[in-house]
Amino acid sequence: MSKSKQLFEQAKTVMPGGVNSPVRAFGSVGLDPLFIESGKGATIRDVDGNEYIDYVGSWGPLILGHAHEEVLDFVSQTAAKGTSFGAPVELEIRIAEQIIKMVSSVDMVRMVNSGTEATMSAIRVARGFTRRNKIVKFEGCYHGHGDSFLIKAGSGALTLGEPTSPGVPQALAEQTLIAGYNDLASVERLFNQHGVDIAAVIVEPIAGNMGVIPGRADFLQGLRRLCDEHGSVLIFDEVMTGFRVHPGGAQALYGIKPDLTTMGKIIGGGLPAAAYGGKKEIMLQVAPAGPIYQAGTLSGNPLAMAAGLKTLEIISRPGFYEALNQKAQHFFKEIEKFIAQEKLPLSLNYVNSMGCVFFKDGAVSGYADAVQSDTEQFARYFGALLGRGVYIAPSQFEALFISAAHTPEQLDFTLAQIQEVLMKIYK
Ligand code: HOZ
Repeated sequence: MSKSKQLFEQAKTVMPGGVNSPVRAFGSVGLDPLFIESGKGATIRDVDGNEYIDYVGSWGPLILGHAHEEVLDFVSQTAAKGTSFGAPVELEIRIAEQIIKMVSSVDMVRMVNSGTEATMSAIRVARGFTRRNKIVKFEGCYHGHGDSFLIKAGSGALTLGEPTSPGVPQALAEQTLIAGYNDLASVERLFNQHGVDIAAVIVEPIAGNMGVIPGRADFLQGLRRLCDEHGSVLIFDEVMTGFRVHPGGAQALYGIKPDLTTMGKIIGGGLPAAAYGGKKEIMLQVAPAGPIYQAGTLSGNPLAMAAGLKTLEIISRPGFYEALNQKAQHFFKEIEKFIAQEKLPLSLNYVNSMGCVFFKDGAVSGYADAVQSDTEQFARYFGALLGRGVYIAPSQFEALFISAAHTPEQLDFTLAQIQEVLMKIYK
């Protein structure tokens, strides 16, 4: 029995399902998870000594790859001075300044520990600011596991086939209105019916948790307009897209300014950090500047601030995104070409260094398309790639990430594996 398997058996006796986050359990691909021992650059090694080229990147944060020297150095120097104080440290100001510099809609920011915390806090702030209760979210979008969001959610919830979780009080679920992604008419209908009660619209500008589905520009512009007309807060959830698709987030790609933005993943450089931020008049409502309460012992933790700040500094260097995007575009275009050339019943969506191959013929532009994917074929594809040393997310409904650490050789090797695996499945 492999060491990963042994560890998984042990883990199941002490943790629900053997994991601390559901989709990692490999359940939907019918395999047992790998226990990872180490990572360097774009490579990870499991406890059995197998090496893989990693396209999960810790589900998005590792835009620089694993164990980046400069990040590690700065984290170690910071750790040597103490790991947590629960008191202000200067690094918090530096990272806030860096975020404000990079994300133009953000005037002020509050650091938290996870994307879930960022989105939960952002809707509380939107509700407190507008004195309204309802929020609009989109089918298949995922904003972490807060009660208000686990309704027709994507990511692990969709992967497990439980997009709406038991345990969410009915009274709260009623405050979440669901619209169709890329379907502005469905949002207009909700505003016509409930406009005066809608505190916020929360959206992933590029959905990354039902596979990758870019928001259409007119859809996102329409959300901006509707929120302006009805006095609602527009929240872009950029936990996945922030600092990934553009240094200024997806909002910079689309040229749309949300009122609030939630950020996570890359912002913590591989340590647990996330944030929400936006317009000054809204952020000044947050305690202790204002009455809306939100707090955290480890918020602004120096180690997480160090990893995040160093990562943001590195990705801000001239040429960083050009090099990353060029590499990623080549990779995705090759897959696209291959799908077309072999007339495979697949569809590929990508934006810069994030993408997803859907096991579905024809365009995927919303939840209804995404769920038509053949998840059994995906599971075969996943297992075959893993057997060839390529580690992608164990779910049809997650993104593939390319990092600055992936070498052209690793990408070419991966392309060859993808092509061979797809030929085996379909020809
Ligand atoms: N919900 C995360 C991906 N979108 C998964 C996090 C994890 O399992 O680590």
